[in-house]
Amino acid sequence: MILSTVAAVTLVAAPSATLAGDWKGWSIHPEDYPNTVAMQAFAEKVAEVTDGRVTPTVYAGGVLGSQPDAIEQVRAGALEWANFNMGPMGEIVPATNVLSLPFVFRDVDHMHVAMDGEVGDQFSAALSESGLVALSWFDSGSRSFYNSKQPIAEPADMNGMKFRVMNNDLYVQMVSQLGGNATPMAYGEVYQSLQTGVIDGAENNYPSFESSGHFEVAKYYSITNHLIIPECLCVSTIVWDQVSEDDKVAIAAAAQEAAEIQRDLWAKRELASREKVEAAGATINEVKDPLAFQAAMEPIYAKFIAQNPALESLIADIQSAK
Ligand code: GTR
Repeated sequence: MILSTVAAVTLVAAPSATLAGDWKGWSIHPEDYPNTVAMQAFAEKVAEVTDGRVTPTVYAGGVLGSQPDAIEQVRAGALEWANFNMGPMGEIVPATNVLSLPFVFRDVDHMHVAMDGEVGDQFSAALSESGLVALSWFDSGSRSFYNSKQPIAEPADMNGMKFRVMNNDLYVQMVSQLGGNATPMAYGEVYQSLQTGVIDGAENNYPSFESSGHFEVAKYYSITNHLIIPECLCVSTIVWDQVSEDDKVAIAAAAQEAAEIQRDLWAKRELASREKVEAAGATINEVKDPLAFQAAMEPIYAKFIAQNPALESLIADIQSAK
């Protein structure tokens, strides 16, 4: 069952409720979004393979709060599972900041190869030290800038414009390297902030640009593809530790299946979302020189490595993943 009523907010139970196997799952996205559909498939499969010992539910549309809040809830075991983007995770699990470095992945295939192999295992290990078990990796395409003023063809076009970013200082640096101003803000507040002119733009993939309705209030989408950020299907470690070894194996397999479903739906939704926003009057443009954006953001790497020398090898592992 997908629960998405506002009343659901008051249903969050104390950690002890997890013993009953009722796993409340957090999703920021609407019910028909690939991630939420895949979570629902996971929920049904898990109930089946555990003979009802574990019965996950999905609370869609962010009704259980913003992602930074939900991360804390899952770590505390107050929510049992979730689909999290690795962007806002960096504040809690520093190693995941590597995934928020602009252009760290060459393309989505490179991201898959890296995350489905040893590189992904390194992130899973870092997450588990912070109370999150990453069972599989979802897609979130690549992110580009959009705004209500004008097409962006080169970094100079961003001068003085105000962009919403996810909650992570790396994104503030990213926008300021490009000459804009960044405002970290919860996803749920972006539509109104664009509409009222509190911000001029934001950045996201096509499905989120479309499903959030942002295209209605910021119609210029400029293809910078500056971030490719994987997302996890994560379970709380506190909850996971209560699961029998046999059930763990079956649940982990269900999570892999869910990732396959999500990636398949994702590829289709990217195209459908792009078509939908264009039909509704949004303007999508190629930038003049994608490398100009990459070059402008390059200094972020040196600063990041100076501050996090232990993570330099992880960046190298990603770059050499084949
Ligand atoms: C979406 C992502 C969400 C959230 C959102 C945002 O693409 O799937 O988890 O991170 O972007 O911009 O806040």
